[in-house]
Formats: sequence, C-alpha cells, structure tokens
Amino acid sequence: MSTDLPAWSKVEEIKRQSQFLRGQIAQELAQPTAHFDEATANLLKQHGIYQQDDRDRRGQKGPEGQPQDRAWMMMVRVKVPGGRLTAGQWLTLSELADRFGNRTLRITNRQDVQLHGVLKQHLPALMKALHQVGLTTLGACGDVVRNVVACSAPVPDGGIRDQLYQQAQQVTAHFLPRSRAYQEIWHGTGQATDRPPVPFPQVSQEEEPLYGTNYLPRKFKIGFGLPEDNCVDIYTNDLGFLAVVEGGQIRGYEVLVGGSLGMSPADKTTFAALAQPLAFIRPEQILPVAEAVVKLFRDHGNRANRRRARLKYLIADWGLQRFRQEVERYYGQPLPTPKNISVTGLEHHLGWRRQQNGGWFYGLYVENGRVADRQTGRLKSALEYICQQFGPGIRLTPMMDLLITDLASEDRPKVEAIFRQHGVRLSEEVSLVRQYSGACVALPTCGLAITESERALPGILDELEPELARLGLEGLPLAVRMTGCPNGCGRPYNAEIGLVGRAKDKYALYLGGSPLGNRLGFLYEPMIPRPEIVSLLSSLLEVFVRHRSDSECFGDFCFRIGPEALRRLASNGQDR
Ligand code: SRM
Ligand code: SF4
Repeated sequence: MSTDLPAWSKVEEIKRQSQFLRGQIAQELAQPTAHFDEATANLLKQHGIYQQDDRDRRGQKGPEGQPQDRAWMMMVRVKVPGGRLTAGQWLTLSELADRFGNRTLRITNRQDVQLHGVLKQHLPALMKALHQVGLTTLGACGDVVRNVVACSAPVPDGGIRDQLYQQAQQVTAHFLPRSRAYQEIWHGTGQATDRPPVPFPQVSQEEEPLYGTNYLPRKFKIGFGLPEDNCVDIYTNDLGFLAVVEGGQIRGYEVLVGGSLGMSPADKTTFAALAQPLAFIRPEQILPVAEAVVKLFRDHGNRANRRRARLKYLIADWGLQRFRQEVERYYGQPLPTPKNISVTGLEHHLGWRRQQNGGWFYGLYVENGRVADRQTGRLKSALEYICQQFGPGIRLTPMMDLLITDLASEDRPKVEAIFRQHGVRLSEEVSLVRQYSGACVALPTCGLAITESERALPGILDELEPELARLGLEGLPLAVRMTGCPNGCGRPYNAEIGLVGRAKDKYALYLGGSPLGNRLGFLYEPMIPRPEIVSLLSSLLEVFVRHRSDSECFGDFCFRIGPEALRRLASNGQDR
C-alpha cells in the first residue's frame, strides 16, 4: 500500500481501528439504545447494515410539544449474487420483513433484497434467520467488492447465462471479506475481542490477505453481461465482463473498467462515467485480472477524499494507458487489447417465456422493486402464495423485477389467477414506459435523499402515459429513471430521461442517454419544479414526433439534436 498519503479520511481511521470490522458493534448491540454511535454505524455498513431514521417523522413533537429523538431504524441489504433465490429463501425474507421490518421487501437494481425499518434490537435475530437459510449481508455494502450482477433469466441460450452465473459466484467467493468478525457478531460463533488496532498501514496476511486492514478505498462493483442483452447495465460497473459468444461457446470477455455514476455537483472534480474497454481476455483469466484491478484500486485509490475514491478517478488522473500498464504490472504480463465490442440489445425478460430446460418462467413487473401489500394490490401475499403452491425459483433482475421460474405449462393460468385474485397487475397490462422506468428508494428511508423518488415516479408516469397516448407514442419503449439526489443510484445519467433530485421538490433533467445504457446523457435543465416535469417532457416529445427520423428512439434523437437545438425547437413549438 502507498505510505505517502497525508490525511486519510475519517472512514479510513474507523476501518483501521476496527480490528477487521469488529469495532464496538457487539458491545453496542448489547446496550438498550435505539441506535449506534456514528463510528459504529459507519462500520455497520461493512456488514450490510445502514443506520437510518424515518424521515417522515423527523421534527415531530411529542404529546406535550417536546422535541422527539429521531425514529431510528436499520436498512439490511441481503446480497444475492447473480440474483438467484429459492422459494424457501423468498418466503423467509417475506416473513422477516413482517416480523422485523416495515412489511415490505425492496428488490434493488443490483439484484439484492433490502429490508427497511428494522429496529436495532431485532438485528441479531434477523441476521441469524438469514444465515439459517444460507443468505448473507456480508459484502452487500461497504468498501469491498459488492454484489456481483449477472443476467438471471433462464432463457434458452445453450447455458451461456448459467456460465456467467457461475463466474459471478466464483468472483463473489474470491472477494468475500475473510475476517471472522461477521460470524462472531451475527452468528454467535465466537467472542468479539478487544484486540488493539493493527498498526497502519499494513496488509494482514492473517485476517484479510487481499483487502488488508483498510479494505478498499470505496465500494467496488463488478458485473457480467452479454452484448445482445445489457440488462445488467454493464457500463455502470467499476469492472465489467462482456461475454462474446461464438458458435454457442463463450470465446472471451471484453473487460470494461471505470464505470460509476455518483457525483457531487458542488465538486466539479467529480463526474459520472461509463466503463471503457481495457482488454479482451479468456475465461480463465477472469479471476487474476479482476484481482489485479482490485489490488491496484486498493493500493492507489484515493483514501483521503471519499468523493473522489472510485476507480474512475484513478483512470481519469492517470489516463487509460498508464492505468493499463499498472494493471499489467499487477497481473504479471501484458493484456490482450480490447476488441471494442459494443452492446446491441437489452431485454427486460417480462411476461411468459420458455426456459432453457423446457419449462416456463414469468417475468413480473415490480414497480420500483417494492414488494408490498397495498390497497391497490397485494403483491407480497401473492408471491408468498405462489412460492408455497409451486416452489418455483425466484430470480431478481437489475431492472428491479422478479422472475418466477421452473413452472409447468399447466401452472400458467393458475399463476395468473393468483395475481388477479390479489389485485396485482400482470406485466402485459403495464405500459411500456412504466416497464422501462425506475426510481431509487429515496424518502423516507435514505439519509441522503433531497427529494422524493420511489414515491414520486408512479405519479409522474400516471401523467406521462396519457401524453404519450396523445402523441401516438404508447408503443415507445421509453425509460425515465429518477433519483432523490445526485448519487445516481437509479442510474439516471445513462437513461433516455434522467430526473435527479437537486432541491426540495426540484429536479435536474438529463436527456440523450442511450436505451442500451452505453451513452451518458447531457444536462438539459438544472432545476425543474416537480409539477412542471410532465409538461416539459410533453413539449420535448412533441418536438421528437415532428423531427425524429424513422424508428429513432427518444434518447438517440435528443443526442443527435443536442441541447441547444432541442431548446430552440421546443420553444418554437410553444410559439405556434
Ligand atoms: Fe446507491 C448510497 C440505495 C444502487 C450510487 N445507495 C446509497 C444509500 C446506501 C444511502 C446511504 O449511503 O446512506 C441508499 C440506501 C437507500 C435506502 O433507504 O434503501 C442507496 N443504491 C441504492 C439502491 C437500493 C437503489 C435502488 O433503487 O435499487 C441500490 C442498491 C444496489 C445494491 O444492491 O447494491 C443502489 N447506488 C446504486 C447504483 C446503481 C448500480 O450500482 O448499478 C449507483 C450508481 C453507480 C455507482 O456506484 O456510482 C449508486 N449509492 C450510490 C452512491 C454514490 C457513490 C459514489 O461513488 O459517488 C451513494 C453515496 C455513497 O456511497 O456515499 C449511494
Ligand atoms: Fe438515496 Fe440518492 Fe441513492 Fe436515491 S440516489 S437512494 S436519494 S443516495
């Protein structure tokens, strides 16, 4: 590790002093408090747990008008590499959400499942219950390799996606933190000890041979994808492997580096970036190449400023050529040059589809990934019932949808009937714009949210759908991606329409991203009040209808025309 970095960030100090992720977690768990101290809460992220508070209840007064403490609660992120779960695991998650959470499950856009609203005192029982069904939260959050994404659809592809899934599993196992802290604290397999902090900087061969005392400088995201189906949004990963299939075999992988979307508008040195091609490698090179990139990031990533700690900044500061030379140094030999392969398609895998093994799967649209029982539909109960009746596989997609797999032909009408009985809309009944759109969690749980997102997007789409119908565009597969702050969790910057929360009820509008996810959009309007969003979009869609070339999609049109011409054409339209 570099020794010449002057002031490392507070989080680095917390990690260093934590005795490999132990810190004071066990001690504070034993105390009858509603929340953890700041440093412990920070360390808990490395265990897949975020301390939050109910932001709807902030500032509420008690019965005598006295100020109230925050309504503390935890978000627990369950890691699901490649997005595959059994029916039993889903049932457990569903039951745990009722027992310990806010009675909802949230499928994330990295194929994980989040439980929100968990009280501190319930954490030990919840974590044990997850472990009992073979689930973990280790590596779901924190400065390590996060959940590895891969397409989870069991489509008949000669087993290609199964191979990607196996690769995702291997990479997951390879980069799992080795510290016993997680087992000690949550599975009760030992005592959390009060050992002194390891001297800094030092890579401990004993506890964490790969990560060392300080783990990575920041989160690190890896994905496996296919050029013909970019459902994992591969370019937003720090490290992506794009499989090239020829003659039914995976011939190799295009290695992509440096994707990530988070940025802080006030800090002009930060930016969203898509991953760029680094090399073209054989399947057996995946692990050593991934290890070379991760170690390079470990040793040279920015540990002083967390805003500039992602891999993309190292690449931007060094240039791709030097970055490549450094990766080769870690790897031990030159890397084959990339083939500059681009993505050509994207599947949402919704509706009834044949499986590789002859059975059927149903791709169910889940609005913003939220599985709940609401007055408008009891999705959570319907899925529980289906899991009990048919024992299917459950697969999560990076579009926050859910695939119910391994069903027989005769199950199809029964499954549809269950959804109808529970008031759940079938995917086929959902407009294309809704199917393709998505929002991040934001309020009331996310501590970083500036605006609404998950709770706002459905209403915006309610208004947009009739506008699209008016313009004859209801068949347009348009994607609106929304976030409650510029961190970009909902991946708005490479979407055709990106809405990014910037101030109370005000959003920045990004346009011109590619429907395939391989191009960033541009900032069109920095601050639109929420009630004006749909009228602005309608005026832009009118321009699109008048000036699009044959079968051009909205994102490509905006990109071709550019912001100035778009503004001019939109204002001409208003004058007419
Ligand atoms: Fe995210 C932080 C939710 C995908 C970029 N993200 C957060 C936190 C944990 C807020 C916090 O730090 O206190 C959010 C928790 C909200 C809540 O109440 O649940 C949060 N991020 C999510 C999820 C649940 C959004 C969703 O709608 O699905 C996604 C969980 C994925 C998972 O299972 O691991 C999620 N986050 C993303 C993505 C998209 C992706 O990975 O494909 C991004 C953009 C790509 C990237 O990494 O840049 C993303 N999240 C961030 C950032 C900005 C990071 C940066 O480098 O600037 C933050 C803020 C941070 O880390 O400090 C953040
Ligand atoms: Fe929270 Fe911002 Fe991420 Fe949305 S984009 S979940 S508001 S951190």
